[in-house]
Amino acid sequence: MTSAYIALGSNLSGPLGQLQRATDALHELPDTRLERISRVYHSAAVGPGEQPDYLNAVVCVETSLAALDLLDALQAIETAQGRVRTERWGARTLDLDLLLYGDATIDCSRLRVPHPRMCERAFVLLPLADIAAANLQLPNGEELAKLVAACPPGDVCRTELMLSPPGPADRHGQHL
Ligand code: ROI
Repeated sequence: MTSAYIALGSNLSGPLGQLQRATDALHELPDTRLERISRVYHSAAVGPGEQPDYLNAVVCVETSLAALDLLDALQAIETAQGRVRTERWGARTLDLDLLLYGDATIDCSRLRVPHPRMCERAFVLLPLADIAAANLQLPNGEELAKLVAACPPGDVCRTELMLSPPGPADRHGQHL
């Protein structure tokens, strides 16, 4: 089994519901256990052009799926939730990015892991820090905690919203 970290983002068609449905779908993946879920974060869209604000979160799964099979599964969830790939930095119903796959480095035409832009993105680093060890080593060799400390304050806002997997507990409490 490999620990994989996945970033979730949405800024269209009810972002909180999109993130919750994606979490539910990740919970249902074969050979995969959903281990931890960050708080939901709110931020202005990073990148060119005007688009709605985003909600973001990060989850950790334990999986025996190969990295490319996990990528296929993530893309199938994006497609099922209406993701249309038009412009590169455009608004989206759901974005699922494979950030880390154990300590593997992968560089092939379909997949780069660790995610090449994760160290620059507060909307990824802050939720990741909710659920990963503070001494987690990132691709550039820096510690997650130091990168988080260097994030401009106020860019990304930690909300009171929580995602939860389907199960006996209600949606207000984390029950992993
Ligand atoms: N901006 C924010 N705040 N959150 C995202 O998830 C996000 N995703 C993207 C781009 C367009 C880079 N901007 C984003 O893909």
